[in-house]
Amino acid sequence: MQALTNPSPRGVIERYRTHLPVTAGTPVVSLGEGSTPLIPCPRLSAAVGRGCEVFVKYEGLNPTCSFKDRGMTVAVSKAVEQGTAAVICASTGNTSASAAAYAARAGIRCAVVLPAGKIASGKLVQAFAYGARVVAIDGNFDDALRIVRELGARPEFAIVNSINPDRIAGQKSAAFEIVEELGDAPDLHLLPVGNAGNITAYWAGYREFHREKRAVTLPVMLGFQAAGSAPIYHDRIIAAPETIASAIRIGHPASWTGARQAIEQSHGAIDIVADDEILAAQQWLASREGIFVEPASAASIAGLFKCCEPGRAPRYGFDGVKEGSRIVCTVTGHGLKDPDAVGFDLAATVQPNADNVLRAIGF
Ligand code: AN7
Repeated sequence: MQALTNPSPRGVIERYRTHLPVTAGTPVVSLGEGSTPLIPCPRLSAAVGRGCEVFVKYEGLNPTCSFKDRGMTVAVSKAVEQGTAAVICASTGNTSASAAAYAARAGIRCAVVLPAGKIASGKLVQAFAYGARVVAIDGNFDDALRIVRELGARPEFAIVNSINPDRIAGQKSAAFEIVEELGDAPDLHLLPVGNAGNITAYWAGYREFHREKRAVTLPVMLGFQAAGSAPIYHDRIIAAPETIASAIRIGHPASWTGARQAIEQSHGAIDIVADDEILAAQQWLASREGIFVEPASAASIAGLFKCCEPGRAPRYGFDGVKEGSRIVCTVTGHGLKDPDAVGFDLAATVQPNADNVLRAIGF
């Protein structure tokens, strides 16, 4: 029998090696992340109208079901290259799931510091399954990140939050993929904002491909925070952020400056969406387009709906969705991450015959 080979190497580092801070000597710790589908969404396009074409970049299809894997492959590979014994992170859930998986893959230890009672169940299950040491604190994400910054100063730890530039470098790859698939940058790019690493990374990626003449245009960047956790929008630290979208329940984002630059340079905006708009958008996308995402991810869809409502388009340099725009919404995490966010009523149990079933389903 022939030895097993990998006919089509996948993974962010192999695909974009020349754009990343790696050398031939860097050990590649990969789970085949990236190359996620850019899904054309006809119903969403129709809802936006104005001849616009809307695509959803479905990051829930990464190995740990969120966009974090794009940065984690780079951060953990570099940590291994530098001989680090353990990675450490604070997290609202997805970073910890990703760090735990890539540390397991690398054979190094992983410690995660989480706000107690505020992590969606699917993400918590992942951290345990991948064998991380999990510590819950009686505090929020911002407290957890403060502790991790302190512990990360010790030589045995590498911090794999997005304050690690290797994370941002890896996450740029999503913008590269979009440009390659569309043949240029989109006109508008919408995404949820929490710690603001991802909006920083996308903007860096778009600018990089623009500089290299791989893209002719640059997109307008629109970031959406949950109304109860909107420090960048309000331009002040929020001491007690609240939102159903637990992934973006962050009051003091690490990449605040990066987000500001992205919106200023792209003539975009940071805006807010309410929790009920987020949940409505989540349900809309699942039931009308077949794309199930976690609440934080649906902030980009809720944001798109908001932009299309007369008089509700964000402030700053952005002046509404133009006729014929190509629009990309990043949906950052899979819906199964947070099953408790979806309310459902299982139909009442019926006696087992076809008539009863037909009546129960209302046909
Ligand atoms: C699904 O896991 O901060 O603005 O610790 O999980 O780059 O922070 C997660 C953030 C959006 C916001 N969507 O991205 C963490 C964490 C989902 C997320 C964001 C997160 P950033």
